[in-house]
Amino acid sequence: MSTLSTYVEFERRLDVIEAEHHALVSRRAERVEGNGIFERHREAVLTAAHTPLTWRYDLDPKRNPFMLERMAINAVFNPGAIKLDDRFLMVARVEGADRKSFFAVAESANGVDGWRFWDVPLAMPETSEPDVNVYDMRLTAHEDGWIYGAFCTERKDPDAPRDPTAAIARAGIARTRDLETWERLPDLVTPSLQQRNVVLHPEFVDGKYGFYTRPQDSFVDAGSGGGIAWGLCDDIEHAEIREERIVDPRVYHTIKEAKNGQGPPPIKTADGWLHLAHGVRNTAAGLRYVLYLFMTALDEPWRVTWQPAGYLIAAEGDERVGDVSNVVFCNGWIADDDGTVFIYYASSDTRIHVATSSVSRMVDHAINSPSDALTSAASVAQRIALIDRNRGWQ
Ligand code: M1P
Repeated sequence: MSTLSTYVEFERRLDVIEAEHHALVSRRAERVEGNGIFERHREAVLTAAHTPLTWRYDLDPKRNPFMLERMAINAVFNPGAIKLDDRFLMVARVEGADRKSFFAVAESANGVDGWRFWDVPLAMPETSEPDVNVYDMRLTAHEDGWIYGAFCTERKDPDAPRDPTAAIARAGIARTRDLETWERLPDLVTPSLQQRNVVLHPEFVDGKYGFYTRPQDSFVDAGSGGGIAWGLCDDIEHAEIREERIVDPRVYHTIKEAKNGQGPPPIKTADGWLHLAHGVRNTAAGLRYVLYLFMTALDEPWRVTWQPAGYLIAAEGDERVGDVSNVVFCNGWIADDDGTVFIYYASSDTRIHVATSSVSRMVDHAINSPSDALTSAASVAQRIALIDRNRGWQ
């Protein structure tokens, strides 16, 4: 192929790819009527294909005459979220085809669609112990004035040199004022060697920083780790939790039997802190991740006050399929000034969706929907009681 005809191919492909990318990032997300507690939006709002072409292609026809993708992106999922100066912002987990995750900020004017990535992904500063992989950032606007990002930092397990799958997960901590410049702090130290799903509480408790943690025995299994825990630390610049107490335990034959984890930082409401978490159970087809709500007391954010039975969101339709199928995961939501709640959840470790609700509807659900009755007999009794009450209204 001559140089001239090769450039023709470059131009042709560039035109097609740019047009497809423009159409995708301009796509509106259609709201779907739901169960009253929340509404889904039909289209995923952020995917691998939303990432800028400059992150994936070399756009110089001399260096890349065939217009080949040089660095593919595999998935965009599990974002932290925050609203800053009227801008809705997600810090997404972007995973390259090389399996390395990194963080990238995407911005939208309305919180639902029109998401555009900032020009360059975030280059997270490191500690003296370099991260191998970083992911799942929870953003907390803390009352000390900083915005903190707590995320998982994964490194090879030094005690298992012959096992290339053995890893240690810890909680990395960084802080920023604007999501552009980040200061990395030392990783969180806890009694548990392995930690994921660590979330900083937005307010001081007894003058200390409060964290939701998730102690676990191994990289994947919660094992004897009993559930979502709570711990305090004095100094965020050298964060150490000496005592973790279980806040929301794993429970037999529930949606959180195998493991669970706090999602985004809780939302403060007049009735208590509103929490979103993921619960995991095992099935013949593998682990099933769903999202559930619970509330804790305003002055004791470790004390669960209400927890409706079952899940709030489970994977549905196309959401069910992806790199890790039958998973929904959420580590970012935004409560807007008018009470609207934007829930940014990922499906099957592959793409990001938005669901919308309101603080009042979620609190109503948390307080007034029945809690898990734990047995079939008790559950059917709850349902018959509902039917009986409805008879009175007919
Ligand atoms: O693959 C599902 C999720 O698995 C992990 O979550 P957990 O620690 O609760 O099992 C995380 O790797 C998360 O990123 C992932 O979405």
